[in-house]
Amino acid sequence: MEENYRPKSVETAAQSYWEKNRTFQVSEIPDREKYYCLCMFPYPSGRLHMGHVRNYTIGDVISRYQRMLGKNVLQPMGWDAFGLPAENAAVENKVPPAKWTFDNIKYMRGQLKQLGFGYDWNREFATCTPEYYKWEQWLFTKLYEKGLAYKKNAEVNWDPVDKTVLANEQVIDGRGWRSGALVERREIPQWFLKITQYADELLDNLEDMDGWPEAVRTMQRNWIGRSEGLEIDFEIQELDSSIIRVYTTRPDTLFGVTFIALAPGHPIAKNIATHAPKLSLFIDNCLQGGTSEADLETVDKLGMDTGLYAVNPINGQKIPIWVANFVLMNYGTGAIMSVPAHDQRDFTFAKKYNLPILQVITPSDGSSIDISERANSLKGVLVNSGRFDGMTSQTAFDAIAEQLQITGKGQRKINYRLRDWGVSRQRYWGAPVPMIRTQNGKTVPVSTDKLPVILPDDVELEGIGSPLDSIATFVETTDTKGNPATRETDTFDTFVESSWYYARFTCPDAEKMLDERADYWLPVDQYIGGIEHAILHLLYARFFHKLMRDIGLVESDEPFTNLLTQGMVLKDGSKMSKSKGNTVDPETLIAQYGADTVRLYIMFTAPPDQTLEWSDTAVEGAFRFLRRLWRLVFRHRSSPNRNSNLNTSDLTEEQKTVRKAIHQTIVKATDDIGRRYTFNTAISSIMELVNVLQKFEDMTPTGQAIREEGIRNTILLLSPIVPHITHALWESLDFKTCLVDQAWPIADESALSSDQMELVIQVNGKLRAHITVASNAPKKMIEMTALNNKNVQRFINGKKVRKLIVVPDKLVNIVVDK
Ligand code: ANZ
Repeated sequence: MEENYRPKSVETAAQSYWEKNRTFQVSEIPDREKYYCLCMFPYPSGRLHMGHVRNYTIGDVISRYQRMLGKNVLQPMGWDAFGLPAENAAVENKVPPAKWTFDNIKYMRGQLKQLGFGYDWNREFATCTPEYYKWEQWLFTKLYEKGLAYKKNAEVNWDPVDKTVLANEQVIDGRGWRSGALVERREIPQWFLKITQYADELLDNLEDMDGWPEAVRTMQRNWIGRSEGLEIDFEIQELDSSIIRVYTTRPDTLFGVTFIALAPGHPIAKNIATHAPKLSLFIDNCLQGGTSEADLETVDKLGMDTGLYAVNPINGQKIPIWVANFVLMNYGTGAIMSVPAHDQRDFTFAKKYNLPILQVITPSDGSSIDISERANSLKGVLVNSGRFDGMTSQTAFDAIAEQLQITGKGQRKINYRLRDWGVSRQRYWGAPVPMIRTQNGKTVPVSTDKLPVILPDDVELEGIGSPLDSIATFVETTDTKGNPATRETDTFDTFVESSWYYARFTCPDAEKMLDERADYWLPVDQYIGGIEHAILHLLYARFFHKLMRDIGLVESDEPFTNLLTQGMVLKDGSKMSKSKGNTVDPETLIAQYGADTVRLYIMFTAPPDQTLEWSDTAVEGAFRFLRRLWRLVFRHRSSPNRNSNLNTSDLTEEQKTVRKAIHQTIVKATDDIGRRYTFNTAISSIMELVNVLQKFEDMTPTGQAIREEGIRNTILLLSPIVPHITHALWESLDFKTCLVDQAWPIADESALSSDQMELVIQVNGKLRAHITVASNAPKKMIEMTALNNKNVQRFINGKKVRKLIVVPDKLVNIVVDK
């Protein structure tokens, strides 16, 4: 052992030991408890950033801890390798996306290895390889056959200069992010997956998912957005037999409707516009700009009167029909009944365009409300509502629903905010949608034996349109009968790949999508990643899990039992990002201090779910601690009596205090790491223990043995966090065994209190053993110690324990079946 701590050589040695011994390669062991720990896999952008390092360190600490508990731990790693940045880089640097991606993977794999994460590298894959995406193409064709994948027209953001479809985040202030051109909305045919068919199950299962943060479950509930309401038909007075169907969750406010509002894309609005040039212009204007709901929430509320009137089916009243930009075409029916008194958006609109505001709900406690400044959306009791006056909102909901049902003007309807998932992208760098168009214009799936549909990878990207359209060898194909056909040139949204990679890691070489190994490892016991994936990625993965279940590939209903969303890494109060120029490069830090310092610093600075504010001095502090630990072990190694038997019956006060500190630290670190996930407090108690051991200068044989006990436990407790230095220190103490195969330490309860008591143990009234426990040991502890005693076990002999009586300070009587 060297006298000084040199992270570089220590880390290289530990890493090559793990690699040589295939320490982290795992296979299915049916009777061993499994533990699958997964961190969200990275996009191979080029370099790891601190967010990655934090995510993966947390996952590695949990994995290594679980391994020490004796579990069969799977921790895989791979690459979410399709996506837009590769295309952009290709245009800018004239490198094919595939080359750019694989170069980045190579570099980042090296970075991950430097950090010493215990991955089973045998399972690594990149999602951009045909071996992987073949199976999602296969699944897609199955879903198509089941009617769960379909094509329909949908609006996209169209950049007229780059001639490309833009994702919502690529539209900045209504303009294409690269071209700066005003974005248009276009309707084009696109592929969808019917996630709405699973809406109820996706919602209901959230109830039982108590291993997920409540905040994430709430976000998912809101996103699915189940609502119960009524569809109500309003006749258009001037146009015989035409009706406008609206969706409302508040039929109790039906008497307060003062206008109808149509979405600009609503067929009736478009129809009226054919004879009304001003309206037509207005609609065109509305259809520019982003399509997302967030865009619509923030735009100014604009509208135009159509000049036509609708008839309120409950009281025959005539109300004007408007077109309004805040009504979404793709929610409900694309038309609403507006109740300005009780809905804020309607209120703002009514004020702006001077439309009437009529109160029809009053608080049930008899108080009054003021609707001069803003709407009041609370439920209450009906007023100004004819024969429904005096009913509560709830009663009126049912009564009005019933009346409209009888007259055929309305019916109950459950709506979801959740839309079917549009998986088509008009892009190059993605998995090809496995569909073809036959000569006679039919769209059919590529047959299974022709899969995968391989993405050509030797293309030049110009940045205009998708190159796939112009690659004849890709587009031209044949159908099953050998007739000419053309290929779909859309590729999948990259969320498709990330929706099932967790499952593929269980059997990365399977000759089908998943094999029986999936059910050994799944569900993932601990999933860790950023909160930014709370909705889409996690919802899509849950959906895919159910799809795979229903096709017979997995048995479980949900993919991730426990979810941890790690906090952001901040510097100077804001998120580390390239654009802000406040990043800290992990590689520089590793070069300066070693991976263990980085890992320790990250885990010590904040609990995993909270933000971590970067501090260079604290990094330095972490390094100094490791150096101190090294020195402590170095000095102790040559003690001649360190491995002598420790007789705890005759200790000095100081020796008792030190032992107490050792075992208290074990108890605390176990609870902090295993249950609370507050690694920072675990580390600070271990640091305190190291202080105690440093100050303990007792050189008697017993003193040396106690120091040995303390150091050994310190190494074990720190090993998931700083695996390299602990590997070296363990080795330096001449252990024949390797640290990664050690069990997590268990505290010696008798050391926890300096005062001890001796108890007599009886089994069925006969004295069978003596035990020593801390005098303040809780009853549960005494019972456990008694039951675990070897001699006692012999007399229990596997029989059922009927009764356990603890007489404080005296005895424990165990009664078992005769
Ligand atoms: C009348 C009313 C009165 C409404 C009232 C609310 C309060 P959730 O819960 O999200 O389903 N709405 C319906 N379709 C819409 C669309 N395409 N674009 C914009 N808004 C739409 O919300 C349903 C409510 O959102 C509906 O109930 C409707 O307004 C509005 F005091 O109808 B309500």
